[in-house]
Amino acid sequence: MTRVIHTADTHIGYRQYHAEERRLDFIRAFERVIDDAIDAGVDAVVHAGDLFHDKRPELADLQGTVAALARLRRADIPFLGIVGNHERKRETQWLDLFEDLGLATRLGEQPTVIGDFAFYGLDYVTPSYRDQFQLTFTPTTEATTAILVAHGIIKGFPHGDWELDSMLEASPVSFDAVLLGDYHEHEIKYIDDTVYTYSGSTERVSATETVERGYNLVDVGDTVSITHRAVPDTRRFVFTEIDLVEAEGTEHVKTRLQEYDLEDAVVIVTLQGAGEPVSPADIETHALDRGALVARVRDQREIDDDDEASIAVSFADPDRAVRQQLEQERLSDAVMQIDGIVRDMTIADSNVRDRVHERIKALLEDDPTALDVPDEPVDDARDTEPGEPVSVDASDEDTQASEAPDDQDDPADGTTEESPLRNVAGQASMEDYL
Ligand SMILES: [Mn+2]
Repeated sequence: MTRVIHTADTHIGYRQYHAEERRLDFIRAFERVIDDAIDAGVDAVVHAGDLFHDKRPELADLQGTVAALARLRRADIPFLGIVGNHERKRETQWLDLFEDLGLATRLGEQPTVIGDFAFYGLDYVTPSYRDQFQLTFTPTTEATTAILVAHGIIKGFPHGDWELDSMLEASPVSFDAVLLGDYHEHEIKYIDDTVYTYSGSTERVSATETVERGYNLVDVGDTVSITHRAVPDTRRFVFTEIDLVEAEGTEHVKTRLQEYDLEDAVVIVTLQGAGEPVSPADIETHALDRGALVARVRDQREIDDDDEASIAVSFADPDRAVRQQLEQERLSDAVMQIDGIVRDMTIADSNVRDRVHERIKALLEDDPTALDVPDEPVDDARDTEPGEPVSVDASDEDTQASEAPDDQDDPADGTTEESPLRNVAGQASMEDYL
């Protein structure tokens, strides 16, 4: 029996919340997967992309990665990988360096046979490129089970738009399983006779990743079987949802937080209901005093604000401010759709540009005037001046300026056309505020 670990989206090097401890958490999670691989004596570790959070990992993270891969090599366990969208460089990849060092195998169109499995790889493909390339995998008779390792979200999974399954119909190799990265939650789906699975991320890359992090154990008897295992000892996140009623405010939130052990945790406080305005800074300081590593307040209450002279933007709730402002703008449906993509917390920053591009293309195909400015007169009832910026401080420490370069070029197609939407698409998503 052949048994491998399938992992993906380790995002080593991500200094989440600008916290050094969080940067270390991502490499530690990778080390724990490697520990488990060695303890279990698996036949290989397969990585489906986004080993690194960006294409310029720090030296310390490269050292940590090389050390973990060297331990794996000493245990005689091969590391097989592909390149994800976050780490992708123009030509030579980090994975090529690891291959030169004898620490990894970069999967591709030729099979890499490990026991019963023949592995093939497909690096992340930019959406605009997806229908322009041919799949030219070389069949082999040396293994019973063909496995493709790929990065991207497939149609049928949340936010999926990649029709990989139909593309594979033309492939000379018929795959029994497709091991995927890019979607950060664990999922398994059968499409025809092929099992498609995401292992999920190994640390929480976003506060929307609430469930336990893990990896897949893949083995084959008569059929391919997938078992999900938790990554041990990932950073504890405390998600608290506090419903406020009239007259309740900051003090009530602090009292409610007494119910939780905040020690060394990332604390995400979500406020619902009504009540008084609260001071996110006070609550965050309170949580830090109680030992939290990081604390963030998300105020999701719809509190009536009659003070029209100013737009009250609490730092903790930029979403509400943006929503209020958008309601007052006269925007076309097309623009609202694009705005929806830009601020969708479940779409990785590095994918936003591609998604916007695809959507605009589709809109224009349907209606060439879809992006025209509606010609009705501007509503005078609006309570802010046109163009007045909403006072969300984009330079705040939590805005991941380091992520912007991810969105600014597409190494796969080599073009970096200046789009008027580039700045929009390059903005940090709201999840960076959390
Ligand atoms: Mn990822």
